[in-house]
Amino acid sequence: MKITDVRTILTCPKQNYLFIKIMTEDPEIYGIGDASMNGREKAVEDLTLEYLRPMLIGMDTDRIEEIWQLIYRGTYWRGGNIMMSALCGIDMALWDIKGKIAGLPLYSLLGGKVRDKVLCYSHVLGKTNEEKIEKAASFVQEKGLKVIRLRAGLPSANGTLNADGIQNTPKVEDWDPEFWADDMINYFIKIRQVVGDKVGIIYDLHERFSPERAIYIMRKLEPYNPFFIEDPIAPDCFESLKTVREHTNVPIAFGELYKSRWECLPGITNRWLDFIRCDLIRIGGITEARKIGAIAETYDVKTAWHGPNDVSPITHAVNWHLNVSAYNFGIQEDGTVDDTVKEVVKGGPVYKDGYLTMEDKPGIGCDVDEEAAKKYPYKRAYIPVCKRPSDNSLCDW
Ligand code: CS2
Ligand code: MG
Repeated sequence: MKITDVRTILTCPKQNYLFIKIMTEDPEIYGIGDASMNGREKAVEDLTLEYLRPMLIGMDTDRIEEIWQLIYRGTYWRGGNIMMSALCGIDMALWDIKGKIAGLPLYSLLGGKVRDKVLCYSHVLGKTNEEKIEKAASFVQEKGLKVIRLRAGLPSANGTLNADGIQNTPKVEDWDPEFWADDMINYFIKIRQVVGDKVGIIYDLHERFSPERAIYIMRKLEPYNPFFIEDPIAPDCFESLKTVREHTNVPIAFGELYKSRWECLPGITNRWLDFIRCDLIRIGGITEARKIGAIAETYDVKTAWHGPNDVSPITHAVNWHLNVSAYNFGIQEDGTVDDTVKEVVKGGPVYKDGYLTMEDKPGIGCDVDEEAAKKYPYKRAYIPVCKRPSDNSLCDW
């Protein structure tokens, strides 16, 4: 089947999302992928329409690997967040088309199910620590979550990550990695006391600490059995990850900022991490996730694909298909999907008692209501930045 058009849908139902829609010779068969990149959506859209669309029209939708390589290698410059996001939107849309033509759900194209449902975790959010402690207890007792996720940061910072108006500059959060490390430890211990020993607690340190501070925190948390510590340090220096690994035995999850298989390699092949948690949109989609997942399986590393609110239900659905069909699945982050988002994007995983399930449909199993999308126009928004209140210096958010 030939590609007849490549279109974009940029919309902001609560968060900005960029979707890529690939049309074929058969008006009934099209594919939709997620190319959302928080804070840079327009750049991805421009690359897609100006450079990728003209070269894709007329190509065969079946040749996903060839198209992936053409965009990745054929660009010559390689990778980068903007290009990999556009590549992901196209890659997902092509897998969606392949599934629709075959009449099979994506997981079936990936080899079929090895499990029936997907263990997941949700974010404990709140404006005060008391509110978060209450939320954690209700997640476990009322929602039935088996694993919950905390994040390092001041409670007052919750809510800075919203596209709640057109922004001209990033919002600023107070943060001081040297000063607040002990508060972060105490918060985790409090939550452990409230939820008991059987509940898994994930702690997202969100690249906020130096290796030395990360080791300090992780060693203090060892007796409290974290499910894993996520992104304790910035991803830029591989030796830092090695140092952290050598000084603590807490399970480590890493990689939501990685942009390629090659960035994942040192952490996986040296076993400096236990869970690889790339964002599918940052790494170029399903085609690359399969390869990273297979390398991880080879080295006894599990997957925990990134799944916050700022990736759309389409990516949540793709994560689900990968998770049910991969032996080395670890756990899935379940971003709460707002009702306004559900009005625009139809389909996606459904939560019940700590697990995610999905109805069988050909392809990825999601669609975008374009009329609804038009009701929520794009709003420029930035990822916030962190500054130390003591001297106004920037640190990792
Ligand atoms: C976070 C993300 O879900 C996570 O693990 O690290 O919420 C991250 O902050 C956002 O994706 C940034 O846009
Ligand atoms: Mg994270």
